[in-house]
Amino acid sequence: MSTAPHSRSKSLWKGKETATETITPPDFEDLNPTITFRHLFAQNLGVRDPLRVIALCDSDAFYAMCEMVRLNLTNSDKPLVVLQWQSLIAVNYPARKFGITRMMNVQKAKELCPDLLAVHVATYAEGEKEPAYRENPDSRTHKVSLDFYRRESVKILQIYKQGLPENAEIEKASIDEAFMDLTRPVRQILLERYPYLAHVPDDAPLGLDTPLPPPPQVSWNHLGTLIPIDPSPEPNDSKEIDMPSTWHDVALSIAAELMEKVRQEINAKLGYTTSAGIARNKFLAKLCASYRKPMNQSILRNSAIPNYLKPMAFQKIRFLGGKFGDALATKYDVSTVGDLLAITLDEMQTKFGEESIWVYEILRGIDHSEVKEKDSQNKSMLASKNLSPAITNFSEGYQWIRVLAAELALRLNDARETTPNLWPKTIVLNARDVKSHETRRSKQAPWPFVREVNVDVIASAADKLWKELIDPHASIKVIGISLGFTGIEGVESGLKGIDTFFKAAPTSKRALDDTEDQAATPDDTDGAKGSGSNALLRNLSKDPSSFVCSRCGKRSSLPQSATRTEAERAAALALMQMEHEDFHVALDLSKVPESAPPVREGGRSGTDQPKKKKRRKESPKGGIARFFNKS
Ligand code: TTP
Ligand code: CA
Ligand code: CA
Repeated sequence: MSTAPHSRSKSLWKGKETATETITPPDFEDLNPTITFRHLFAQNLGVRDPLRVIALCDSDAFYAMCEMVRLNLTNSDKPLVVLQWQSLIAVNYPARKFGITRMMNVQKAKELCPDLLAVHVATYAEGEKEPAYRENPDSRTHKVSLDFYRRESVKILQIYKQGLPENAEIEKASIDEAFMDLTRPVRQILLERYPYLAHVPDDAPLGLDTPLPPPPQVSWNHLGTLIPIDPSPEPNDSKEIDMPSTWHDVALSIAAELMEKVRQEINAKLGYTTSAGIARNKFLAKLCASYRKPMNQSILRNSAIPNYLKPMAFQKIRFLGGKFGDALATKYDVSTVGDLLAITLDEMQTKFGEESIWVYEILRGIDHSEVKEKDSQNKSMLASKNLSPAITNFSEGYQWIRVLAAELALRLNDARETTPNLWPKTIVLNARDVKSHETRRSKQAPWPFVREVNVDVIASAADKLWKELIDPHASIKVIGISLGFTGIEGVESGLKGIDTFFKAAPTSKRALDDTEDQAATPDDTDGAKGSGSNALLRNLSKDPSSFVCSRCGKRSSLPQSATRTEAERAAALALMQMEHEDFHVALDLSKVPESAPPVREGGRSGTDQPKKKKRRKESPKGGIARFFNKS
């Protein structure tokens, strides 16, 4: 299959800066690698597997569809929007036909569609244990609750897990998205379907290193929308479909079958429609999932990558937008991915630091980030509220603490339905006080080992933190407050003395890790977040004397000489693993931008990191990281 010729011509170069002339490898050179029997039989090629296939599945108009499900409207085409105060946060597809968009004011939306059903997201008020649906809640007294959407999200994820082969790796990427690494199940199906691939033929000239025989022609019917290899001058479907297939195309088509089936199952069992992207890596899968929405899956063959990426406005690519995108656009006066291909790796690294190699690679459709199954439970939970008007009086804090405590109690107890022995290690209270010198402040305390976690217990612990955080006599203006649990772990009941490691646990500052509402991005999926400590307990049950870190892959073992009981060894190992995790958390914190994104109530709240005093590690040349501060 053709690879796009690399253009070194300066005519591409509209910019003020000129690229230094260095020889770089041709772009998109790796689109049709030779695949040998050795590749096919290898078990551990990981992210460099030439037959790697990844899918991203995203629910259509998610919160709006949750409300359609709740109101039993899944079979209707009633236009529906979800409101948070006066703004729309989700718009179903029938409503989109009227030109209604997210972030539009509800009055305007109703003008466009008088038949519109506008549902306000559920809210909590002080003193309530459960959120409730109300027509016109008041943001001064109520807090939004996304609990229903979280629960629906969990159900969807369960179907992905049950509906896909067991050896698929599934990573929840946001409240309505998950990545699936289908490489292993696809390979298994490939070998079953084409049994002649299972043995190196006797006359194969290079033995294991012999290239695979020519692949069969893939029939893409009913497998989804193919992104065209050549979109100009006019996409010609029959020509596209007749393009000779590669073995990677065969792998993509098997992945598409699996995805089609699981997506139909979600629709049949829960009523949600989804859209998927299927490609060779996470970045491309995510990008092409929105190629044609809703209720569709798009397939990006390797051969279609160059023409798909090149005309794309690079600032539309997550992480190439914002400040960094602006800097690139201004420096070079360019706008598309194709324009940026003229920048050599050398030049990019000189200008933006060593780590900008990921930008160089992303522009060429390369992404080596892994799909990593995280725990079904987040390591942290966070409830937050933006305050308008601001709190100016110390005692007003207690009221909001109770509201947040109610949400946390509900969420923890919800999570305990699937993992009964779930315990937080720390409770953290965070306030944004625009009057104080340090605008973000946080206090934390070890969470006591209490049997029942309810609003009162949480609120009383948080009240103490509030007193430590805020001087009752000082003048304050608190515009946001959040309460969270961190270090949430499942405790195995059979593990004697497990509570000792709660007490012994190091109380290092941990970043709040409420990633579940955040969209997946090429680099936030790559290990900078919580590491899933339930792996700890899984590991323990397998091998009582060592564990493998899910972040760095390193195995650590207890000394052979340890003549302890089973339970003692397990506890010692748990402690060792927690210390190891703390090391990663410290490392993560050193990478977190100085100023964390603001807490957003409800909706897609970002991660909310307690303010960190440590300085970020800068790359020698200033680095790309500076563009991700305070955007
Ligand atoms: P998205 O997947 O971005 O959007 P969507 O599911 O509503 O629509 P699409 O069919 O285009 O995927 O977000 C998932 C949910 O997250 C969305 O239903 C509501 C919530 N959300 C917010 O609350 N605020 C936001 O700014 C965004 C982007 C999403
Ligand atoms: Ca969605
Ligand atoms: Ca989404």
